[in-house]
Parts: sequence; structure tokens; C-alpha cells
Amino acid sequence: MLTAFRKVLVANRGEIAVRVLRACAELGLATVAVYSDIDRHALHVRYADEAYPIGSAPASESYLRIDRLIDVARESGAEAIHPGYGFLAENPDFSQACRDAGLTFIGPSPHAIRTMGDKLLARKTVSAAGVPIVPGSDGIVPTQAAAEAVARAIGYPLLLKAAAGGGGKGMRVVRAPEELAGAYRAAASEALAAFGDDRLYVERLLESVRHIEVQVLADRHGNVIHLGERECSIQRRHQKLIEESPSTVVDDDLRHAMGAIAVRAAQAAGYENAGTAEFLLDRDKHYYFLEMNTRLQVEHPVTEMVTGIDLVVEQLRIAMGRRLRYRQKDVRPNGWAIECRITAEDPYNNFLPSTGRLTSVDEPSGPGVRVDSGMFEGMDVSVHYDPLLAKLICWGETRGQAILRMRRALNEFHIMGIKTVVPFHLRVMDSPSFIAGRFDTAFMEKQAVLTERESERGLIAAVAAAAVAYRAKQEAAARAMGQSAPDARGPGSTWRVVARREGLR
Ligand code: MV4
Repeated sequence: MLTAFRKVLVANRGEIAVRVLRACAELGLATVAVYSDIDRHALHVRYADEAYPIGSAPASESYLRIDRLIDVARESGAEAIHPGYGFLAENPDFSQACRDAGLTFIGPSPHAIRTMGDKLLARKTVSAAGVPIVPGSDGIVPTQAAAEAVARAIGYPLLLKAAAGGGGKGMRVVRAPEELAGAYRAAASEALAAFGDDRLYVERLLESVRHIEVQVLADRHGNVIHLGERECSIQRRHQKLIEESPSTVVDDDLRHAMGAIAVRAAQAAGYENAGTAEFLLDRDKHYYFLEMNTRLQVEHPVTEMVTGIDLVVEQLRIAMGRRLRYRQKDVRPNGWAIECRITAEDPYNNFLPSTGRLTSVDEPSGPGVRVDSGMFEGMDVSVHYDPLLAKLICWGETRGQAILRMRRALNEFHIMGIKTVVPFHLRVMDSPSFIAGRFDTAFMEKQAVLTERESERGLIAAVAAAAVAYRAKQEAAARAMGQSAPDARGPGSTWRVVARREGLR
């Protein structure tokens, strides 16, 4: 049955709020934005038809306030809520609260969120459906002794994991029996701090693996399809940095097999809407289900760029009760897409968050280039929220073309006023192992050079070359206007601009 809605409240901020608003507008839906005090001038507030304040800067006082969000939906007449990602996107209580308030939650049911949110229940559920999981304990290991018993059965090295967690929190590697006691205590206390739940389980540690995830779409009529894979191995402390689709190690047969297994996992969970099954893929092409993410993911654009399918539009249509418009045979990935996450972090100082006011923002464009951004000149980047500012996605007919295009686009991407990871991404695009597609989840450890500040000599030479090039452009532009170039030593001086661009300001 159809649940028509005409107005959507987007319960998020930044680039993903802008992204969802765009899909809503293209479907002719009215839109409602919500904002914290410091977001009152944000892009998503400007793009929405209506905008409502929901509280002060800390997320706990605003974007996580379920009561305020439901109140604004009522006050604005919004009949549906899109959670974006992060914040309340995978909070089953929010999905339930929307239902209780008679609102359509644009995402899976509370039951599906709960099932996949409990990593143990997720393992049990999909394993019963024939989905391969990493060998490990059958349930939690309530004591260190229980963990030791499992270790004797599956062997070392092993991984202690939090039943209530994902994303690596509460995870500890154990390579020998004498390490188990300390690791167990550390994992349990970290899990308790992060999730309020110290239950642990054990898995065999798989090494030299890739992190491959498969996008699925499930409607409310029993139709489930997959949209191919995303390569997500380039991560730093479980934060993805660069994603791509397809993966250099997945051929058509493997794509077909992993896709079918991802569909089976979604069906086992009674899944509706967009979801992502995460796998580990080892060197022998064996794959193991890790967890299922019950939200639209940050990296969804790489799938959109190779399939031509707008995932947010499909989410909205599914939430309206519409049938999927695509059958599995209609999904044929075309070309290659790479995403670089543009974050406000200093790649040469341990990715320390960088805050401040954006004094200028030049975003790349041109053929095959997409920028999903929440940035604007004058925007204040604060410590209250995730450092993700934008995503740069480049498409090419081949991976090589996508890399060249990404290099070109990154060189056009100038964000002044804070430090960003743009220079880091440029180095990755020049990295032989990345170019060769020869990497795994240990890429960042193995490529530490990518985050070492360039040698003084090299840096000075680079800044000098950039200054000369910039000055030449200034002089050429001035000549074209019949004017003289600005004073090289003034406030907009070449050296100052380039030094800022190189993060030396
Ligand atoms: C693993 C693993 C190897 N063996 N499990 C779990 C959280 C998710 N974000 C990644 N996780 C992993 N689980 C077993 N049994 C490797 C990963 C993993 C990873 C682990 C440490 C550091 C970076 C990583 C990047 C991707 C996957």
C-alpha cells in the first residue's frame, strides 16, 4: 500500500543534508531543515523550503534530540523524516519514535536496525541464511576464560569485538595467549564506554584483507537487488578516506556471488530501504560477512556514479511504498568512480581536527567531477561535528582516467582558512601501490610516508613553484584587463596566498 508524503524533514546537517534536500526537490517534495544555533547560516538551511532551530551546538542538544525533531515535524507538517547518516540514522528508538508519531521514517524498520545493530544477532541471523561469516565464537564470551576456550578452538591471532559496536570501537587484536587477559579487559571497558554494553565476542583475525561492501536496495514488496561493490580498504582508525567502485580485485563472477550473498543477508533481516553489507575479502578471494549498515553511507555517490541510480530518490520511493524500478539485470556498473573525503584535518599532524572560518572556497567541476559539499565562504568549522566538509567524486571510463581526473580536480580544490586533507589525497593519487590497485586495510600503516611533512627543501621548492605560477596567472589576468598586477607584497600577496594553500599560513 502507498504511503504518500509531500513534505520531508531532513534530520541532519552538512553535505548529507544538502544531498537529501536535492533528491527531495527533484521529486517535487517540500523540504524542512533543522539547525543548531551555530548552523543558522548553513547551506542546508538555505536550500530547504523551511528551516527550524532545534537547539544549541552540541549534537546532544540538537541533532540527537528525538523530541525536538518530532515536534518540528508536527509543527511544519512534515509527514516523513530522512535521518541521513550518523546522528540518529541507526538508532532504532528514533525509527520507532517516528512510527509512533505517525511519521514515515525513510530507512529500515526498528526491528531491522536492532537486528543488524547487535553484531552477534546479525552474525547469527545471516549465518542461518547461509551467509559466510568469520570463524569465531558462537555468541558472547562472558569471561576471559570463555575467550581462552574459543581461542584454543579457532587458534591465534584473534580479534575481540564488541557485540554492541561496529566501526572498530572495543576491538582488540590478540596474537598470543599471554595477551588475552589485558586485551579482554581493555576491549570490555572500551565497549562499555562507547556503547554502554561490555559484551564481547571472538573472531579469527583475518590479515591482508580488503574491506569490500555491497550496496543493496529492498522495497516493501519483497524485491531486493544489489548495486555492486565499493572498495573501502583505505581507512585510518576505521575512518574511511578513499572509496571506489568497482574494486580492482572483484571480477564479474565474484561480484555476482558477493551480490547474491548481500541480498540474502538483507532478506534474512527482513530489510527495507537502502543498506550496505560489509565483507572482508582475503587474498584467496574468500569473503566473509562482517556487519550490515542500516543507513545510507557517506560513500554512496561512487555507486551512483557507476550505476546511474540516485540512491536517495530510490530511498524516498521505497518509503512511499513504490516498487523498485530496477531488476537485477538492469544494474550494470559502467566505468569507475573514486571518492576522496575532504575533511578539516591536518594530514601532517596526525589528522588533528582543524577549526576556523573558511575565508575562500573554490570547488572543482568539469566533466566527470561531482562535489557533494556543505561548505560556503564564511562558514565556521567547529569541533562540535564530524570534520567531513565535502566529498569529491570523479568518474572515468577506466580507473586510470578516474585517477587522472581526481588529480586534476584535487588541484582545483582550494579551501582557505583551515587545514584539509587535500594534499594527502594528491599524494595517494601519485602513490604507486594505489595506482597499481595493490593495497589492503593496512594501506595507511604501510604508506606512512604519505602523511610525513615534505622535506623542507622540497616544500620550499614546491611553494616557490606555486608562487611563480600563481604570480604568472595574476599578471596574465591583469594584462587581459589592461591593468597592472597587484602588489606582490600586499595582503593578497602571492606568497601569502600560496603559503596558506600549502597549510603554512
Ligand atoms: C575484522 C578484520 C579482520 N579480521 N575482523 C571491523 C570494524 C570494521 N570497520 C572493520 N573491521 C574489521 N574486522 C576480523 N575477524 C579487519 C577489519 C578492518 C580493519 C581492522 C583494523 C584496522 C582497519 C580495518 C579496516 C577495515 C576492516
